Amino acid sequence: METHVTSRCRVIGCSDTRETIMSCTNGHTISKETWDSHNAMMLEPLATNDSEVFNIIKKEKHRQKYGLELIASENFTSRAVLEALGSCMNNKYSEGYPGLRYYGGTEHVDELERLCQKRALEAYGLDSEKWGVNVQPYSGSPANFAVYTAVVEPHGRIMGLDLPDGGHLTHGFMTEKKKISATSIFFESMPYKVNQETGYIDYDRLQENARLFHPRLIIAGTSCHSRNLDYARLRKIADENGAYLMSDMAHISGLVAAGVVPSPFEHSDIVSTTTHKTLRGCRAGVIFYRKGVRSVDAKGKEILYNLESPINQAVFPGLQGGPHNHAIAGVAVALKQAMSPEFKAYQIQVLANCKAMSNALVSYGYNIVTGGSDNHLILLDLRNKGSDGGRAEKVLEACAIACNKNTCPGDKSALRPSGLRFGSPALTSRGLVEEDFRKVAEFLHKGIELTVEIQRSLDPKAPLKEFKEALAQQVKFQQRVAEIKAEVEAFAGRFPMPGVPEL
Ligand code: DSN
Repeated sequence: METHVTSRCRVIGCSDTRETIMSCTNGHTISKETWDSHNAMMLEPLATNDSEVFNIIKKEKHRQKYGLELIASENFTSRAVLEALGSCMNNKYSEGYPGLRYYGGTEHVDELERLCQKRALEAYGLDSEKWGVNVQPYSGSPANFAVYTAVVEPHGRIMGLDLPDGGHLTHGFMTEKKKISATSIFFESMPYKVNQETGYIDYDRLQENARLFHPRLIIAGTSCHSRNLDYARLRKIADENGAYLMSDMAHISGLVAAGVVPSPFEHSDIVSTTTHKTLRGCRAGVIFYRKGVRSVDAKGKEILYNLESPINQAVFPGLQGGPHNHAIAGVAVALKQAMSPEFKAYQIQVLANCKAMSNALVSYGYNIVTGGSDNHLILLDLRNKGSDGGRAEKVLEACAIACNKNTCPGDKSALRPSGLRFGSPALTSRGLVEEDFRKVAEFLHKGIELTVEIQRSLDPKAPLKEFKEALAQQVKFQQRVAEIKAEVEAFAGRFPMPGVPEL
């Protein structure tokens, strides 16, 4: 609840300041001591002001520094980005767009947002006559929902890669029993799939189904797919149906900016992205949209895109309120870095590290879905080891290795996913190179071998709960975990962690 000191009603000239009543309103009084203390509180560092939160953050910092972050969507952002994020830009409301705001005092946030827009277009080599950009989405999910709101009518049709096949929740996920994502509640979604044998996207089947479903929008984007997308083919399928092609490049936007994987821009009408994955900024979202001529009809008349105004209006005032100006500041800094030669070197190393990790795991006898990777991630299929992602994830986590379980093509149940997803972006930001990633693969192998050993000690049908109990309670397994964890922490602790020094 807010306290407003609206008027000073009486001041007692008392020599004991604790007794001094400075203000009173609506029957509430404030002593001078409390007011002085309030002013001091506003200037106090976190460490002493809130040691409880400070200590939790310190523990998380320790986990990040001494653990191995292999979650493919995560990264370590730079000190400069975190400084912008933690700045006074957090304080400003500025509903609207540069030059057209609902509040005063927005001259500097206007300058910042325009700079961020300019950098976003430059980072992807886009002509401002042909492309516009909105940098206000709070993150990727709101960005995607804003696009659907703008260009697909309620209950209009959308096709995206199915979540269990490596797509994303917001691309329309639903099960036989339930519509899960709001995309499938407010729009009609039909998934496309990967080939269950090869793990590659089944474009033929998508084409066939699109001819029946007539989508208004097709989404080219993934959250667990290790191969480049065929944007030209997706464009062709969209054109056959008069559909928009929206690329959600969240996972690969840093790789695209560096020019080390194919760009979705040439073939897309709309491109959305988060800014904190391979792009290595703070958490936010961005939407790029085409401007100008969309097509020419049979009579030679130009049909123009109508995306700019619907998308901007869907973001604000349709779905969001005031933009997060501190996040826009962080994104602007990340985009400047994304245009540097150092960033290109980083992304080349991300790809090299991913290949090194993939090859090392293959040499230990593991199956990688699609047989390898064109990008920053791999999906390990544990079925040939008699194991699964849920159990291995738990053991690796206990050994200070963070990754996530994932369904593999052909999995019978999403409740027992067979795979583990690993990504190289975060550890590459800490300076690891191929040789280090081979060591990382060795740690993964040790953790998975331990997983298999624990499983063998149990009934083959033992539920995950029983597995977790054995892991946590059996001394011999805990000893092995402690040995691997000690090795992992000694290794990871050698590498610097980007960010602000203390937190
Ligand atoms: N949660 C992200 C991922 O892990 O891929 C997607 O939003």
